[in-house]
Amino acid sequence: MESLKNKIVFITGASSGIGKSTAYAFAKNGSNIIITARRKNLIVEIADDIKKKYGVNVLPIQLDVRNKDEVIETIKSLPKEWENIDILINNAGLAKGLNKFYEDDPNNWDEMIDTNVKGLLFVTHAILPGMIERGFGHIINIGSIAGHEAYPKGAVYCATKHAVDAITRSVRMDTIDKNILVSTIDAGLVETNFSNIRFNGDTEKAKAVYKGLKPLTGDDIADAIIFCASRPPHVNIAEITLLAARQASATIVYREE
Ligand code: 8X3
Repeated sequence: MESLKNKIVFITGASSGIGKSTAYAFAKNGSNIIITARRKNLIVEIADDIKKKYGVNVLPIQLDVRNKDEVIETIKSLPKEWENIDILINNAGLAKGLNKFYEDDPNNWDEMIDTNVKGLLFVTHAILPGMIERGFGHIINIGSIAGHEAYPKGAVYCATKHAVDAITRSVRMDTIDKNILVSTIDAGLVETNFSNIRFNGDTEKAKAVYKGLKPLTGDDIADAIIFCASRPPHVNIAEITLLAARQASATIVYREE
C-alpha cells in the first residue's frame, strides 16, 4: 500500500454522506484535506472534529461547484501550503426527483446537470493544470451504477452519471503522458442523504429505497476510494463498482419481507 501520509486531498460535497466519510478516511491515513461544500457550518464542524481526532491539517472552504467563477477563484486563492493538491475527489452530486421524463420538472435537470456534470468539470479543470505542472495527480470521480445502466424515471440522473463515466475515460486519455491517474468509483444503493434529497425531504419514500436489505454505507465507499488512492505508482484503478449484497443491478434488488 502506498502511503497517503501528508498528501493533500481536495474533496467536494464533504458535508455529509460519502464525501464526509471520505474526509475521515483520508485523515485516518495521515492526509491533509481540503473539504468543500455549500454548507459552511457543517464543514467547519467536521474540520474541527477531524483535526482533534487525527491531528492532520484540514481546510474547510465554502464552495458551490455549480458556480464556475467561484470554483476558479477558490483554487486560485488557496493558501500556499495547500496549493499542491495530490488527489481530487469529485464527490459533489445529487439526484432530484424520480419521475417519468414527460412528467418531470425541468428545474430538477438544471440542478443535476449543473452539479454532477458541470461542477465536476469546473473543479477538475481548475485543479488539473497544477497536477500536470507538478507531474503527479489522482482524480477520483464518484460515478454511479446509474452511469452503467439507465433505469425508468431516471433519464437525467442516469445521463449525468453516464457523463461522469465518459469524462473519466476521456480525461484519462488526455492525460496519459502526464502521470495523472483518473478513476471512477461507482456505487449502487448507499444509504446517505441521497434519497432524502432526491425525494425532497419525504423520509418515508427515502426509507423505502433501502427497505428489506442492508444498503452500502458512506464508509464502504470511502474504503474503496482509499484502496484506489493507495495503490503503488504503476497501478491505476480505472473503475470500482460496488453494489449492496442483495443488489444485482440498479433495479434488480432482492428484499426480505
Ligand atoms: C445512486 C444509485 O441506483 O439510486 O447513484 O441511481 S441509484
